[in-house]
Parts: sequence; C-alpha cells; structure tokens
Amino acid sequence: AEDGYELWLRYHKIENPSLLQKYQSRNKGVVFTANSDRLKAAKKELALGLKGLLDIDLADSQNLTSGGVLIGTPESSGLIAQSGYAKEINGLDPEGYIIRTVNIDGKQITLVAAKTDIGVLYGVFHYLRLMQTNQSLDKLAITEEPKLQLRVLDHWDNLNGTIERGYAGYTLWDWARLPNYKSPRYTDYARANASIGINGAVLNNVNANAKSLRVEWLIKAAALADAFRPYGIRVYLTARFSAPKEIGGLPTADPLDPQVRQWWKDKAKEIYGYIPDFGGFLVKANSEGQPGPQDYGRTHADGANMMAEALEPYGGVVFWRAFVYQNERHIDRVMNGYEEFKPLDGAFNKNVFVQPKNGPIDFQPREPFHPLFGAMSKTALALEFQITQENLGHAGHLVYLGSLFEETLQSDTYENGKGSTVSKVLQNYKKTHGISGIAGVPNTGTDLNWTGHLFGQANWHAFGRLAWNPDMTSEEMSEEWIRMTFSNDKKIIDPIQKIMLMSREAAVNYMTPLGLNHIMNYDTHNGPEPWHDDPVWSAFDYHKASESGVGVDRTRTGTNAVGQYHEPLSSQLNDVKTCPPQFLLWFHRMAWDYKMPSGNTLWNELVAHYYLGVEEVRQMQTIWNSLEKDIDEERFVHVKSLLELQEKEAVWWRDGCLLFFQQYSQLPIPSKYEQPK
Ligand code: GCW
Repeated sequence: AEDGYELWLRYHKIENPSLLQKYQSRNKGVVFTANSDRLKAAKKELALGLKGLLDIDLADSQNLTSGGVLIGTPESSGLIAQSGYAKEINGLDPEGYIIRTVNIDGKQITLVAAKTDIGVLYGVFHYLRLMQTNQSLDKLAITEEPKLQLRVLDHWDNLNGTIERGYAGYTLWDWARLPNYKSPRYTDYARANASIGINGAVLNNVNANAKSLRVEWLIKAAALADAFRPYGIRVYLTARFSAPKEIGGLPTADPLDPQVRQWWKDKAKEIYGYIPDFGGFLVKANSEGQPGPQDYGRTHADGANMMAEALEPYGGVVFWRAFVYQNERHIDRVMNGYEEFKPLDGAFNKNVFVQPKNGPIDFQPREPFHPLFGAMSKTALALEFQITQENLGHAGHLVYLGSLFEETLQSDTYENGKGSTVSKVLQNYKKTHGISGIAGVPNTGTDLNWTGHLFGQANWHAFGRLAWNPDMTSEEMSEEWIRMTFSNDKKIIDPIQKIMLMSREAAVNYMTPLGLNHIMNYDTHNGPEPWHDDPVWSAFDYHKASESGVGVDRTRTGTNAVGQYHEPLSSQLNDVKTCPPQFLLWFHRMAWDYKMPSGNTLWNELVAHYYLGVEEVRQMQTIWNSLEKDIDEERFVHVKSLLELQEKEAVWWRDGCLLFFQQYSQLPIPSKYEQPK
C-alpha cells in the first residue's frame, strides 16, 4: 500500500529503461568490506537500494571490475588506502565523503569514500539519491562536508507517550517495552534521519520530567541509543533544572551550591556509563513556568555552565534555550530573549550552545529573524526551527516549510557588514568556538506515514538538508523530495513543486499577513482567535487593534525592538517607508486608512491578503486535482481530502480575522479589491 511509510527512501525501480540499463552497467560489482556496525548499515542500505532501484543483488566482490563501485575508508579498504585518494580522504571532515568517477588499476569505477564509517553511510545515501533523482553516474566529482556539526531533532515527547504539539500520533519511543524490545521502526527512523544527515535526537520534551534522568529511564534511552548508533545518531536528553531536588533528594537546585554541582557531575557520569556517546542536555529554564537558575537569583550562564562542567569530561554539550519570556503583560515579549541573553554574551562555557528559536516570538507563520543572531559573537548559538506545524495548520495543512527555513537562514543580520546571513553566523561558530549546530522540533509520530500529512515529510526532509547545508534553496530541496517521493517526470514534478513553493506564503496570507502574529486559537493554536482576551493572556497585546489602527509600535519611539538589530537594518525597520510590508504591523502601528506603497489603504490591503490566501489554497487544490491520473489513489486522496480541509480552514481564518478587525476599522470589504503588491 502507498501509505507513505517508506518516506523518501522508496527505492522503486527506475522507470526509464535506458537509464536503468546505464545504472546497472555502473553497478556491476561492488567492493565493500564492511566490518563495523556502521559500515554494515551502509552496506545493507546499498543492497536494499540496488535491489529496489535496479533489481540487482549486491554482488560482493574483492576484485575491482570496470563499471564497479568501491566503497569504504582508508582504514576499511586496502584498495582505498593505496588508491592515491587516501590523503584527500583523510583530510575530510569526519562526516564528509567523496563520490568520484576514478581510474584504479586501469579500471573506471565509482569511488564512494570517507575518512570515517559514518561518512561512508552518508556517501551511500547520496549515491542512492543520485539514482533516485535520475542523475548521471558519469564523471562524478562530488565532495561533501556538513556545514554545521550538530544537526539535532528536539522531540517534545512525554514519558506518558503523548507528544506536545505532535499531530501524527504518539511517541515513537515504546517506553513500556524498552529496553527489551527494540522496535524495527527505530532503525527506520534512524535510516531516514541519516539519509538527510541528522546526527542527534533529544528524546524527550523540554517541558521536562526529572524522572527521565533516573536509571529506569536511562536504560531505555540507552537501548534507543544502541539502535541509532549504527546510523550516527547520538541521543540527548532534556534536563529539568530542579532534578537535584525532585529525584536527588537535595534541598536546593541552586547552581552555585557545591552539592548540586556534584549531583550533576555524578549524574553525567552515570549517564555516560549507559550511553558512552551521550550527546548532552537540552534545557528550558525560567520560561513558561519551568524551573531555572533565576529561582535562586543566578543567571542563565550559571545554570548552563554547571551542566556544561558536568558533561565536559565526556565531550557532551548543553543546548540552553533562549526561548524565555516573562509572563507580564507590560513587557514586549519580542524583546525579552535578547534582553536576557545579550548581556551574558561571553559568559558561557565553550561546550554550551544558547539556542534561540528562528524568530523572537514563537514559531509564527512569519517572523523576522531572532535579533540574538548576529549579536552573540562570544557565545555559540544554535538555531531552533519547528518542523511540527503548531501554528501552521497542524497536520491538516500543506505548508512547505523549506521556504520559511530558507527565509530565516538567508536573512542578513549585518553583524559584520552586508552578507552576514543567519546561515553564516551559525556556521562561523565552528571557527570561533569549535562547535556549530541547529535543531528542529520534529513532526514525527506513530502515524503510518510518520508525519500525519504526507507533505509533512517534506518539512522533515528540508530541515535535515538545511542542517547539512544551510545554504540550500527551497527549489532544490523540494525538487529532490518530489523526485524521491513521487516521480522523476517533469509533468509531475513541476505542478507539485508549484504547490509546495506557494504554500507557505498562502498560509501567511490567510493566517497572519502584513506582520500580524499570535492571533491563533488560544488553546489549540489552530484557527483564528484574535479576540482572545483575559487578564493574563491577550491577543490584543500582539495586534493592538482599535478604532485608531492596528499593529505594535516597536520603533524608536515605541518599544524600540528595532534597536535590537544592526544598522542599516535597524533604521530600515524603524522607518515605515522602508520597513518590508511583510513586517509592517510587527514593527509599526498604522491607521486603517494608511496608504500602502501599492496604493491600497492598509485595510484594503489586509483584506486583499486574506482573500488571496484562500484563493491560493484553491489554486493548490486545482493543481493537485489535475494530477489524479499520475498519482496512486491512496496518496492522491489523502492529499486531496486534506486540501479540502485546508480550504475550509483558510476561509475560517480569513472570515474570523476580517470580521474581528472590521469591528475596529469600521470599513467595508471592498467589492473589488486590488491584489496585494
Ligand atoms: O510555543 C510554545 C508551545 C509550547 C512549547 C513552548 C516551548 C514545549 O506552545 O507547547 O513547549 O513553546 O517552545 O518551550
């Protein structure tokens, strides 16, 4: 059945007969000595791929033949060690690899080689991908090295099996039957991740339960680590700051208390006893009710460094989240993370990452990049994206997040003049701190197709590909995913890609155009609720709609959030004439009849965006429906039904928001509206 379980690793037989023949002639004999778990995993994957794609059984040979493939490391293969490529290979990043058409002993072969076993696995996935996406195997000259070192999924999985903001079923970790029973699905999870270069998984929720650090859970985590290890995936855990009190019996969790520090050291030692390659801790502290160092009058740096010291002897790291805000309504939440962390720049140990979300509020359909990026040259930052669609229609809406991720990564921080993109800022920490990293909150769960919406798979794929190379474009990534998931036929690729590349802007249009944000349903975070207003939490703090206008004044004469960005960006955002329209109401409070550059009034422009968003979903439907004959029924109907749901919910968003704002604008919906420009 086409249930989507295989993800993008489908390995269906190459359809084009001449291409099939070419590929077969390039895979005549494979010389691949696999003596380690990782090399064995790579070889197994290769066998699976060659069988499926080319219908050939991996012919294991010790002798090179023309048209053959040689795979391994200088250590695993004498042929590679003596090949003349050994020096270059040994100079690669530990996770890098080459795929080359070479001549060895007068024979033309394909060489897939790396310095380490994990590099070989990555190389094999890439080699298979070349065929999956119908690329030529002639004259290969590929050198790949990851641009970020730690590429991690931050699961928000609870110990009771539920997933916070998960929309694809329950947790994949079968806690009750671990450590004894290791579901084969763990291997498939690891394969999928390794195929896109993900090398870490935080197993549990940042809203943490201290119990996960007790021995009975550690042995379960260790079993998962064993299952993932052949695929190069290290396990991390969240650490609840108050754990020394809750499970350690200490009277305090004060990070400067010697007993507390010793408790974390002992705990680290214990963990490494079970998981020798444990990655480290992810911590949410003093945010949304979580305990933290500020409970004792200490700083985030005091807290993070205490844990970092405990992990340091074993090579572990701390990801310390910068998603913090005071739940006090007079404070501009947009500015909170920067205000708390900027003064601490340089105060963190070397094995600490401070981890802001992509934007300064909270995984909205569109946010400007978080101003900490470009402002923390003395502290390694990791960036956190959300792959699960908490605020983007859950698993019901087709929204390709490659576009969102790319937009953030390519934003210019101007830290060191023009061209200091967020991507470069992240990459640069390897030079300055010896570490670099990125995290994504995944959309995976026990649903057969892993992600609920089939197109959610593309978002997982995009995150992994960007973690490996943050400068990839959404065009490249979406095309690759479509080829691997649906077809290599242009007639199918083009329409699906069109849908994907328009989908994120469509969602912004029908949800939060022109810089609006945080107007979703208070409980579920799906659907509109700009009217939510109670004494503790009010959507009005985010849109400030009234008769006189809408939007938040964050200019120099307002809260001065623009002051958290470097020049010239800061001035550009500050001036309503140069502020990009997509961030207008984020930074400015405008009258309803303000004349936009398009010539529309603000109100008419807002209306136009909301209507356009709905129209765009309808276009997506029309395009998808035109593919009925080209796509298997199961996947076709799945997507078709969900697009129908999305259309309904887009109308719900549009009408809910416009009726709400209209109470204040007191203006009619124009019978003919201009398209937004
Ligand atoms: O946006 C909020 C989510 C919470 C989440 C929090 C966070 C894990 O609604 O569910 O908690 O962000 O990122 O810590």
